[in-house]
Amino acid sequence: MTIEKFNIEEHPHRRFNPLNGEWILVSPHRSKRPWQGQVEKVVEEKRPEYDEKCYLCPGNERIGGHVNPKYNEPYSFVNDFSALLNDTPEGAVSEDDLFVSDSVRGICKVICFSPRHDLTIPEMEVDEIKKVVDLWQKEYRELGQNEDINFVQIFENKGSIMGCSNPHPHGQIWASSMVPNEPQKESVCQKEYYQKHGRTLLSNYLEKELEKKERILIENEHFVALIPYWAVWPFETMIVSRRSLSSLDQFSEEEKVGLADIYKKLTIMYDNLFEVSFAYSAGIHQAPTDGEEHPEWHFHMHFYPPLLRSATVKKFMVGYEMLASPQRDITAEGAAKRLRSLSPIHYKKSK
Ligand code: H2U
Ligand code: ZN
Repeated sequence: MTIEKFNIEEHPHRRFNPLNGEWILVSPHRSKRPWQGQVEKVVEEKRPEYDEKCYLCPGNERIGGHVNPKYNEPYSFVNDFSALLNDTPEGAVSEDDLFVSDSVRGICKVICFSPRHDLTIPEMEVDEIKKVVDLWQKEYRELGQNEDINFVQIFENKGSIMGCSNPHPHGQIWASSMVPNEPQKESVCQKEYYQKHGRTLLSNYLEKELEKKERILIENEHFVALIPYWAVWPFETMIVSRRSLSSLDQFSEEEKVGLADIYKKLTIMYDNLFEVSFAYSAGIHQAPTDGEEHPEWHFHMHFYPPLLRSATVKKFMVGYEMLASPQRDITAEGAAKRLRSLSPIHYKKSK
């Protein structure tokens, strides 16, 4: 038997995610397999600026009968099919510790990012995206002030392969009385880290990533976009604030412009990867709105895109992932190198 030295670029290993306390399996040797499949392009339909059949376009009627105003800035409304309701009676049913349930209250909203049916974030101007960030901040504050609301989840599903029902640029907010699973795991890990080190986990992490540089994608004055060391999805990324801001509530005007700027640049990078409007689920993780101070919480935004090899070949989270642990072939460093090599100009504009 030859005794070879462990090499993270070649040998199977697992990486720890300190934000949620879980492990992921990395199998870099597998991504050395040559790919002989097609790298097909998809022909994207050109959408009109206004679509009379779209329930998110200004002036149109929604399914519940409400009519959208003729909005010309980002616009939010209460979801007509809300998963959470604000008048649910309080209560819990726990026969014993095997059948446990708890009532949940909440408010669900939809945010139209732009009146234009044909745009997406990477195609919008920074000052228009800044208005989306303004609205996120307003919603976080207003919803969070409600006594019943302890967590505000802002997110975006983009692309039909992510289950997005309408190409009109939009996102959602689900605000709830409970802190849901994912932010709850991050809450526990960040609190533990903060108590031990007196600094947020992501301040220390970002500092080290900025020294190493190998997973950094984009930087501006206030934010950094990178592929986390523990990324699961092939091109998973994270936007992290340089300042340890615990929520949107603490953002200055310049920081809101900074977030808009990096959100645009990152999504241009994504669109340019396979020259397609890149699908993902993205969302903001920030402090719970439970009335407590949360110095341990460090604002960040996750992007989980499913595409792996081309505009149509996606990664499936099945088999081993469902039963054992998430796994990836292409390393976070390899994916970062690939994304960094792309033009900063949107492919639709460079033709
Ligand atoms: P997604 O495309 O990410 O599924 O978001 C669309 C949301 O819009 C969805 O949650 C809501 C759906 O409930 N909706 C309305 O509130 N009113 C409508 O008329 C149609 C869809
Ligand atoms: Zn529309």
